[in-house]
Amino acid sequence: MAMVRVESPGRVNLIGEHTDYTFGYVMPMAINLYTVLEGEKAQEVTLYSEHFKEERSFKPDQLNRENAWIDYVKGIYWVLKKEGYSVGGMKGKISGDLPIGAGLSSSASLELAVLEFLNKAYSLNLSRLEMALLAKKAENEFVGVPCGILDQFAIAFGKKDHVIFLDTDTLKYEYVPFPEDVSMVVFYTGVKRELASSAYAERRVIVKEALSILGKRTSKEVSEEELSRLPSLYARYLGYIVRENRRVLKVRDALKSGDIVRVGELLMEAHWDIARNYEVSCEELDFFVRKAKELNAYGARLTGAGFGGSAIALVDREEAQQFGEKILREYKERFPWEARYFVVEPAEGVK
Ligand code: GAF
Repeated sequence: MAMVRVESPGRVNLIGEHTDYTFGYVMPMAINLYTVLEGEKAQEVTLYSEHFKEERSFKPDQLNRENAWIDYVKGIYWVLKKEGYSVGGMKGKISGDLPIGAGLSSSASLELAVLEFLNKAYSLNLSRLEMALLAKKAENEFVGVPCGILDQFAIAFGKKDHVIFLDTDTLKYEYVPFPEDVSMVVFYTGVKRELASSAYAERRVIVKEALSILGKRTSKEVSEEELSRLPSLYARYLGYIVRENRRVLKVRDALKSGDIVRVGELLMEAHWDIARNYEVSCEELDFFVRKAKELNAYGARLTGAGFGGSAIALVDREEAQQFGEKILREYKERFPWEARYFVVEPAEGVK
């Protein structure tokens, strides 16, 4: 059989952070940094990771967890088996330029790369939506990360030059053009997100409980008056999400009317709201956001789960490289971490 080559992008979220697990709104885009999977069908699964410089293999029906990168591959085999699909093995290599563990969804990117490979190699005929839902299930139930649908959806549905507006409750979505003369600068703080998984799960539990006290399924339906009935931490966390949902709608409308200045203001508001009231930022992310504004970005904010990882800034296209260099220099004078920046574009989903 011929070699199959899959390119699976990373993602950033423009706005709508920590809203997906209460079925709110998000606005992500796939970006032109990729996980590349090249391989062919085989009896067993044997994959070499260029990043980890190691090969791992397993039999398609031996799905014990190893607490290593291969678990994302095994998770896909596990979920396909669970859902009644029959697939064989693969032999190949994983490479690409998407940084790993930087908050740009390298794990969902790998899951979707494997799924798309199997989809093509074993003619599974899975739709984009089926792939996003299967990958999320693998992450939730096999890998054990209680994430929402944001990352997998963005990577499955990315569209060149567009941001995705998604209602994570109905899964209805809309593509909104990203302005041509603006660049998205992604800044990886170099801070590994050690706290992320426990703090993420903790917040998820609290806001789910808050919703259940109010008898609601989604954060889209919660009013100010209802928030005021909740115990204070619950009200603060859910209050942030309720405001964030509203900001997503405003960003969508501002983008549609070409008002990038307004988009920038909303991004700034979102960052300080999530930092103060949802408490998932850190000194490094706050430093970047403050500096970005000083250096004339339209707006900036953390992107993804927070606690390190990456932030984004919107800047004029012709200034993007210079902006990146300057902010990286200033950041490195202040922090010892191996930070990096990328000027990215909205890209097509996995293919
Ligand atoms: C992580 C999760 F995987 C997403 O589902 C989402 O909750 C995000 O954090 C925060 O918006 O990327």
